[in-house]
Amino acid sequence: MTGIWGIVNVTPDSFSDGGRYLDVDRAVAHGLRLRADGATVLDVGGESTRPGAERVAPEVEQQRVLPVVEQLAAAGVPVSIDTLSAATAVAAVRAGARIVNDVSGGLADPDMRAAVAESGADYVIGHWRGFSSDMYANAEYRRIAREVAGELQERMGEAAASGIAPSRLIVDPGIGFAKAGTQNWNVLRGLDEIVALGPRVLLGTSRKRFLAETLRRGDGDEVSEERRDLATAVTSALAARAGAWAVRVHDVASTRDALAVAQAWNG
Ligand code: PMM
Repeated sequence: MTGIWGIVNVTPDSFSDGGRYLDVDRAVAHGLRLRADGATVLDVGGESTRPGAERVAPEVEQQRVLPVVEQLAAAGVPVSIDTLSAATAVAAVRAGARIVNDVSGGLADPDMRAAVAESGADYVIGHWRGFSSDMYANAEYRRIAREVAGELQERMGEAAASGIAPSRLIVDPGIGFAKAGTQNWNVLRGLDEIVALGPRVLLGTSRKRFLAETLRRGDGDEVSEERRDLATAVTSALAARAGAWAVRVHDVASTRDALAVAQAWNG
């Protein structure tokens, strides 16, 4: 059964739920609700990676996420820390996180791989070509799914060389990261190339801009959160069919229902 990672963004500027969960108690309550809805992992993040977002100092990031990680882990929920910072990853694992989710795959912080190796945590390697401020400058591909798979394989090799056992790796094609519009659909269409790499595959399409672009009926049509969640549930079901090990979503309940339907279809 495909897992569901529930997103707990503890940031004032995340593109979809920004600002709502900055308060620790509310973030924890939100995480526990996602858990009750069926999340298998809660992914806690304190730095927005939305296009154009400003970087956040690791100290500020840790102030935001550590109390939330600690309380969710103490409640018995598997927690992942979504960070580009080795220092934050280490502190979060100490606070109870079991997985480090690094959308840069080790490229953003030169200390990340050694820190993860030492920590014993599982490690999500995302496909990435640069920081949010200028990531679309690097969005040029000839055969995108193959290139993404090739670059993930390089990151896997670097992780192994740093002492992270292959069994601890999870790969993610990084939907929306240095990929614009239809490039994301081309990655999804070629998801088998990512699955063929071997590690577990995590996929994050939730509420992303390429979904809104697909749903938009004309100029000025703002695509609501509800419509993006419905589109996300559909991509979750299709991702499960394409071999994804888990999907990372904001609205766990709709994706849980979509995955139940997909599983019934598969028998
Ligand atoms: N996307 C975002 C943040 N973290 N982590 C992984 N592994 N994969 C993703 O696609 C991903 C991520 C950006 O979305 P958000 O701001 O809604 O969390």
